[in-house]
Amino acid sequence: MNLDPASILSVAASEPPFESDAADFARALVCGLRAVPKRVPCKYLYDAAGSALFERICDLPEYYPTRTELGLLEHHAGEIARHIGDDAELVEFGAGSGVKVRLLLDALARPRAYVPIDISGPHVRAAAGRLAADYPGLAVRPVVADYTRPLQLPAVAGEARRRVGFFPGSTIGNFAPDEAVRFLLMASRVLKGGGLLVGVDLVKDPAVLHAAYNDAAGVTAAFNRNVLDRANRELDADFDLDRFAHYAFYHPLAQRIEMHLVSLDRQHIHVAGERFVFAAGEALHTEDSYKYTVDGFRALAVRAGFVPAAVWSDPQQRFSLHWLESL
Ligand code: AVJ
Repeated sequence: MNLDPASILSVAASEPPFESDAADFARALVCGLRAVPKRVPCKYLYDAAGSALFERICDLPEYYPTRTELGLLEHHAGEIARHIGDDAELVEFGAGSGVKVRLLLDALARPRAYVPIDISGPHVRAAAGRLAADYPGLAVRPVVADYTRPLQLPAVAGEARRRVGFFPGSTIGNFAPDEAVRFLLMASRVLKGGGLLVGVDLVKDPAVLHAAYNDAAGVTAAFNRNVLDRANRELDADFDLDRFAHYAFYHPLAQRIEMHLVSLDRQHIHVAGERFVFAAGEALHTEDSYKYTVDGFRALAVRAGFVPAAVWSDPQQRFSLHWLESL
């Protein structure tokens, strides 16, 4: 296995604030609870428990994005591989389970290197280890970094002809459009001479969107409430999970799902030694998930200097995969 610990780059480790530990969560939550309306950055939904719940969401009958994107990757792998080209270095923004990137690697001719970037060291090292074991010819070089911040990457692998980014899952939908442009500007800079393959959820019948974020089994509700449970575990908070309702809805003009936790009664909460009051009906905003039209997303990519070169979507127009070139 060609996973040399010395090659694991910790780009932002010395640079405060590296937002992954309890101190950063405490700071962000306290700041968000003082704000009006109350909010918490959605990245704190994804601790080990939250990530496990999200994996279960991906298998729900109502949650179409994961299986639709997998279908697109499977169905168009050959054509996607022709756009990416031979001897590419693949950079993944966020270390996934590996299922999606394997579809890509299997279709590519001589992929030379795989660079997963993730804020969680254990996560990215686990993903890298699994891949390195199964792809002997591939140089696997995990990077521990927050890709929402200015990013430095190791030099492109010697044998690689170009660097190509992979950002699946419509994770880009968690950014507000202006933040998405900022992310894409960073990406187009680090991917010059190559391109970006990005998965984007599409605007559609609000009833379909509503069901995807309000599943019958209540897994999304548990995923949402987990951020309170995490605060109880890590920050000595005293949220009573039964007194917060999962509330997710589609805002058609803003083209986004908003996810909230709504206080069922008037209550006082303590977090990291500070007291907060929730009025009955007051919300804590936990996540946005923006949806795009195909043309709307291409226009966003153009603002960031990309050249939209190809797009694939399913017959029902639920999800899209965009190939963007960075010249
Ligand atoms: C991981 C951001 C793509 O927005 O659909 C799923 C997260 N939240 N159900 C999404 C999520 C509630 C998911 N992303």
